[in-house]
Amino acid sequence: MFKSGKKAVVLALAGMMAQGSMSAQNPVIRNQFTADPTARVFNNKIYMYRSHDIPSPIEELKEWFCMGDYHVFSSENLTDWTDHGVIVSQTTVPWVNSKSYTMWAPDCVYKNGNYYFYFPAGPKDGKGFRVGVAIGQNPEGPFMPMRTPIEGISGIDPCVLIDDDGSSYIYWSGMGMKGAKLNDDMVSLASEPVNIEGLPEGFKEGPFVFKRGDKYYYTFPWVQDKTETLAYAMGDSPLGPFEFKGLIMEQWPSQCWTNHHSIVEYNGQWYIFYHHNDYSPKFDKNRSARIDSISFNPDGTIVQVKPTLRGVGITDARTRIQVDRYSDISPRTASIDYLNPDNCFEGWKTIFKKRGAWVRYNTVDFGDKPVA
Ligand code: FUB
Repeated sequence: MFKSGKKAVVLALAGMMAQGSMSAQNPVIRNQFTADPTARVFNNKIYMYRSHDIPSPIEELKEWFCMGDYHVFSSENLTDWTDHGVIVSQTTVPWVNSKSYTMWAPDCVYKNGNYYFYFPAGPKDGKGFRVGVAIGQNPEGPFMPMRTPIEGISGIDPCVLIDDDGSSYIYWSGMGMKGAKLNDDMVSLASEPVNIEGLPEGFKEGPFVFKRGDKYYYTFPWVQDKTETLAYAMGDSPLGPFEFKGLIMEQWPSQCWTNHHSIVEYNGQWYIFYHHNDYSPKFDKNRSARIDSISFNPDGTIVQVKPTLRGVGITDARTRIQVDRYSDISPRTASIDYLNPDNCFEGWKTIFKKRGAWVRYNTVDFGDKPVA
């Protein structure tokens, strides 16, 4: 039943119910909601900046997004994450409405000795969203928020690209998908915002732009049908034009209206960070970050990603394996369910309904010695 050799596959066959445990993998943070994950590599570690969904303490937002602060997380193996705590809060940014709970999708980049944390929020004066910056000397903070938002940007979901020549660009969504060059100070625009050309019709938000080789990838959540897919376009310069290339990830088969992602290379492998409402099946505004591997075709186009519960990372085959985070499952004869539907954070159980039902769990390390 078990194969030996490194990074192989475990196949669990059973006629019983297996208890879940609290270890790996998707979603990656298992004690709080973690939406809109932006992953960045700093000092050989991977950092995840994300927005912080909470069940709303105020009546107006009971059925909507509710986010009052940001935490940052770091990891060296994509499996074990350290929560560095709150880095920016709605109560400590001078221009933000401190009761609005509007701290939506953020980003963070490093330039000239500083870490620049970009975030959208509802301002004290005026409606809609503005984008602000908080500056720190370490990726985990502390970050000092600027007194005012960036002049010239109204909208959400900022993303910053630093090009190979050191020029920086900021992208956001607000009355269309926009982009502009940043000044060297990283907190003011060096050019008038432009509309990003070459994208398909339909609702779009959450731009994430990265460069691979000499190609610029403009990636974004896009409603092609009912809910958000993840899609992309490619181009030869940072502000376009871009050519639409298709989907990175399909819309969710189960109900979660949003998806929001980032794409990063770490130790020679590319990963996509995204989110799903794993711990909140009945309310899709409480989401959790996931990670899967992503790869490219020889012509630079992206191989579409099938989201998994298994996620990433190598599991030691001699430890307990959490098969409810499977790579594949026998259709109809096995399923997973919450251990406690009243508190989904307690985890999952695997239900094998018939003899011969199976769960496949990829990427395990059996070590160098033969195993039984
Ligand atoms: O998290 C709030 C909003 O939902 C984000 O800003 C959007 O991209 C969507 O994920």
